[in-house]
Amino acid sequence: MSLGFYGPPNAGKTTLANKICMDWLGEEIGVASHLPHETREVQMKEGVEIESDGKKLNFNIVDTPGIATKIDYEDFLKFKLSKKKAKSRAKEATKGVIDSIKWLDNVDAVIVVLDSTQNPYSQVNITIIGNLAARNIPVLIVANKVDLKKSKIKKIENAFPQYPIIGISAKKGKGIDEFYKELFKLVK
Ligand SMILES: Nc1nc2c(ncn2[C@@H]2O[C@H](COP(=O)(O)OP(=O)(O)OP(=O)(O)O)[C@@H](O)[C@H]2O)c(=O)[nH]1
Ligand SMILES: [Mg+2]
Repeated sequence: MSLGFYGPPNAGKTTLANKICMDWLGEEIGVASHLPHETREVQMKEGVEIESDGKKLNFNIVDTPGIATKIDYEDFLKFKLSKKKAKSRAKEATKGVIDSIKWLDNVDAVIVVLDSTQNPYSQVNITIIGNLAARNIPVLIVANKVDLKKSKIKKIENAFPQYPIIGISAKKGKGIDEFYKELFKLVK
């Protein structure tokens, strides 16, 4: 069973995938960073055995590059990247988006990771979730970063009422047990 982590850049996909892989495998999957488009290639950890309520399931954890509708190298200059580095990051990030979408063919269920401090009604979120619905892929939405003051889970619930939504902090580990419970419900 392959479990994909999808969402816009910087939502916390890799942070959550790392938390899960550390919990059950003792290894991380990749690098998380405040710089958007840190993940620019699909990365996977196979054979991650997760236990919840006495039941066990084996997952391949698939962390994907953040999906964006616009990737402009100038946005990376703000993060003090050189022009050359910014341009190559933008190019790789664009490839990464395509890679993420291609990988939809290989995943059995998807965790959509959203930053709960951001407006959920974005073109990217609606496109990702619409694509998953069209493919009949089971979806669990994670409202991440609930440790931040500006976090608004309710707004995500209002935007996507037809999906299970769970508020967590991937960074602080808050809500992770409930997340595992929801994950088992999703794939049963
Ligand atoms: N406060 C807070 N910050 C978080 C949380 N989860 C992730 N972050 C931070 O958000 C930033 C982005 O995290 P990543 O895990 O790299 O995000 P991503 O979705 O993998 O991003 P891309 O690879 O760029 O698509 C990092 O600075 C993380 O430390 C959280 O629960 N709370
Ligand atoms: Mg990432």
